[in-house]
Amino acid sequence: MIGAGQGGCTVNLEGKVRRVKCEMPVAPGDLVAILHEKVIAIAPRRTTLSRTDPANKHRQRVIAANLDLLVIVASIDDPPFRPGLVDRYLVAAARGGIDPILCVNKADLSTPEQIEEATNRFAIPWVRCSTRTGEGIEELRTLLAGKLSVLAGHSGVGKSSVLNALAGAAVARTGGISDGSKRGQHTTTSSSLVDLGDGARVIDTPGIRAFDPGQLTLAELRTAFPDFDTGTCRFADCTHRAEPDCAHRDEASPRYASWLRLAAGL
Ligand SMILES: Nc1nc2c(ncn2[C@@H]2O[C@H](COP(=O)(O)OP(=O)(O)O)[C@@H](O)[C@H]2O)c(=O)[nH]1
Ligand SMILES: [Mg+2]
Ligand SMILES: [Zn+2]
Repeated sequence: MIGAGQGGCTVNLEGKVRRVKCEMPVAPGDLVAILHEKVIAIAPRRTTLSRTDPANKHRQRVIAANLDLLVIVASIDDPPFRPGLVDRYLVAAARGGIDPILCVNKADLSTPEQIEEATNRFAIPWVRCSTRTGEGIEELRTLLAGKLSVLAGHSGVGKSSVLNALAGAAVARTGGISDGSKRGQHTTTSSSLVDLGDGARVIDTPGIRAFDPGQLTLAELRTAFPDFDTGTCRFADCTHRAEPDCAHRDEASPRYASWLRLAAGL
């Protein structure tokens, strides 16, 4: 499945893009069975990226399925870097069984030091890029080869622009920022899948301001924070909150603040 719409979806059927009827909750990346121009079954998903439905906190919505890689796109300025949002994506990746990488876009707007400072608190691979200068696009292309990836991140960080740069064509709509009132508007309204060749397939997600991975367990939180291991804490089951002799409690650290926010929901 490569794109959803009202009462139907777009599928790639032996290389041909077709619209078919669909009444099932499909997500981009799903493998579907079609009978008489209609989706009748969804194959079990290998991995999923889900978020809590903003309209109904008890429901999880699958954003994309069968992903190998979650590309968390962020910028340092315009919009400002949000470490807490990156953490929430890391939790969703750990829970969904997807490898995460961080793509710091709009590198043309910040210094290497600023980018270094923002990224070095995360224990995942990262690449700096700019769709203005072309920096990092080839490196990103290498990382995506042979994989189904999703571009996720705050609205306006340049996800659609990155996808267009990789495709070498305007395959995704991007948001202009010339009109002040339209800044950060949601220009990508639904997710869709683009084939870049080299076995690289990429899903662009709509810009979202909030991403809530929903209720999580301590084990899932630990997977997303490998640097917060309990090896140097007094207790092996330390949650790094009120325990004595905890090695990670640091009220001044934004990463610790992120841990506390996520741990509060345990
Ligand atoms: N300076 C700069 N602006 C960029 C870059 N990439 C994208 N933009 C701009 O950022 C705005 C949002 O881009 P868009 O791709 O729609 O972001 P999305 O909401 O994450 O899909 C647009 O005005 C782009 O032209 C970049 O590398 N550098
Ligand atoms: Mg977009
Ligand atoms: Zn601890």
